[in-house]
Amino acid sequence: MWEVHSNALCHTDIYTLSGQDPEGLFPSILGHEAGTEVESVGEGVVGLQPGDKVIPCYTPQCGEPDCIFCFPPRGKRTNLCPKIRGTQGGGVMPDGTSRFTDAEGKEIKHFMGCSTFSEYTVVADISCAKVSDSAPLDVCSLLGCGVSTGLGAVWNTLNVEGGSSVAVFGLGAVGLAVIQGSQMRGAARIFAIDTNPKKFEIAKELGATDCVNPKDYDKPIQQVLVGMTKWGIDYTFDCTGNTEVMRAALESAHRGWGESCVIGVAAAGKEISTRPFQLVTGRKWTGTAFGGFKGRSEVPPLIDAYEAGRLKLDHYITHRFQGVEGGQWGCRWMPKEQD
Ligand code: AHE
Ligand code: ZN
Repeated sequence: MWEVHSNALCHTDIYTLSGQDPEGLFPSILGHEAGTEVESVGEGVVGLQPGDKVIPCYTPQCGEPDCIFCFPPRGKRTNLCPKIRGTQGGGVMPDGTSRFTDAEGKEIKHFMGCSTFSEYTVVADISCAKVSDSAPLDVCSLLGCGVSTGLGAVWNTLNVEGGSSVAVFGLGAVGLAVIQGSQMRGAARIFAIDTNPKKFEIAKELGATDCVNPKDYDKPIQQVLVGMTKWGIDYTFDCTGNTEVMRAALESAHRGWGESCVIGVAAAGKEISTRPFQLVTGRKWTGTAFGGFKGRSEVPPLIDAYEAGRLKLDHYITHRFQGVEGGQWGCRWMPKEQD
């Protein structure tokens, strides 16, 4: 059992709460970005003990030799370990049971294998990224989904190299992490695109070189961006979940080699489209889940980098809300005007 200290809020929690996701199961305890501390461990759990600090990850890593998704050589290509996918999607623990009930004893479902909007939760051992004893749990909460996803999309999925050009569509926490990750990789030009110009200030602070508001133009944003660069942009990222924006991101990519990564989660039933000519002329369209990070082995080094001063994360915490019993609810970045 894990004591939850800090939470951040992801749009996926809000979308699921809205009831629009047909896969949403209720009643459930939402939340999947948290800093937690182990209170007790179940039978057979090795490598974790009470007092350990843990980031619950919605992508598990079983690490078993017979798991082709975890184990080299092919396991190097992905973080999508399917070990507990069925039960996690069904809102239960790997043994098929829920560990939550309401006051009347009626079952409450788990969510994304995390259910962190709770004072205590139960998480599968293979979903637990154990971080250093000195890790600040509020900062840890940022790495359970959004910030890791943005950084990993740049570093793992598209592997942006120094000197390249990048376009980021949507400047929430994920988009800002894409900018930060690109700047850390030495990208020469970083386009930050959003219809809310209030987000441009922080984007520039993190390394954006060009801020573009599609509302300022009377032609599609992909035409604007291609016009600004002649042949398009080396690496583009959708951080909105809007399928029209996904198309614009793909069509902004460089002729011959541009790569576009879908990060945003689209509403249920939505589909993407483009002219096949966009692919025939060398653009690649891909996507990422949790930025390609393997939870147990690759998330703890992010906190190590933060503690060593090599990775800045404090700027993602702009608001704090006090929870019950002194628990902390950190909130990811949003413009002050949306208070
Ligand atoms: N069920 C939806 C897709 C949901 C989806 O894409 N989820 C993201 C995580 S949301 C993080 O906030 C994801 O990475 N999923 C990978 C996985 O293994 O579940 C649909 O459209 O079908
Ligand atoms: Zn999320």
